[in-house]
Amino acid sequence: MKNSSQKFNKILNNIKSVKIQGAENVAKAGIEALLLIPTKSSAKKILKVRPTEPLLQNAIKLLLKSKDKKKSATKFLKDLKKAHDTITKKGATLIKKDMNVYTHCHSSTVIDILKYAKKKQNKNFVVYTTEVEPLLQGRATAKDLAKAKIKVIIAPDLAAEQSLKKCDIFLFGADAFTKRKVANKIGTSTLVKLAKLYGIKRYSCGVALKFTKKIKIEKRSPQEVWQNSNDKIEVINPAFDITPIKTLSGVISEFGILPPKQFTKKAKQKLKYL
Ligand code: RUB
Repeated sequence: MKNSSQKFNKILNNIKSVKIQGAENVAKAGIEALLLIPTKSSAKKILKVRPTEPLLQNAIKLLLKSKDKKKSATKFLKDLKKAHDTITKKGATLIKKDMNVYTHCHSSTVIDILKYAKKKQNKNFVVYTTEVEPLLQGRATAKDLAKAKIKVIIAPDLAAEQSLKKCDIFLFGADAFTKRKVANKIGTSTLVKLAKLYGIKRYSCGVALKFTKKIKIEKRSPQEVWQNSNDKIEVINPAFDITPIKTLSGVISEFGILPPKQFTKKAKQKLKYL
């Protein structure tokens, strides 16, 4: 049986290596880690591994304040599940029979919306995505959707425009929301611009507890892009980008499907109670 410190380090390594990924999964793993070693210094270590994750930050902040951390964690996770399930059902109403849906990266929120539309509402539709370099999280999405018997078509990253223009709707997750911005996997902002150009509806899907005042963009290791690159070449690896929230058709959250401005107003309010 591993001791708490070994288990704690294993969770952090899994987050760091993106074995555990997606804002909600990262937050859940962070909570698990903090319950193993519930100190301020372990909270600091947890927050350092994924700096672009307000859901994780809000969860850790809440637990640090709490006298009964286990009880608070259980409540937080229960509320998170409730919000996630609401998004699943609301989001699925946007999926219509024979639609082409575009998605990007690997968002548990978007995947659950699509699975709900297929399994519970018996809708047939096609999902387009790309591989999503450097860690190929798009392939993970394709595998999850294929397992749920949803037709999925995957292309290399630079074929995104060709696929996107065949679609009726673009659904993507969120790592962070602010009053004016949404952060998500690198490439999202370009895809939103393209979707707007082609008149395709675009929605970010995520719980309001991803709201924050300021977004810090994580820079990941260049090794993920090119393992043994020539040292005369600078390799950069920005993990996320920023999309102006007003360029979206709406945000799908536990508040329903709302215009961006209405969503941010409500999310800001919710955060006050943390
Ligand atoms: C994943 C990503 C997801 C969001 C939302 O990036 O951009 O869209 O995290 O995920 P990474 P979820 O793989 O770098 O974590 O909907 O599961 O919270």
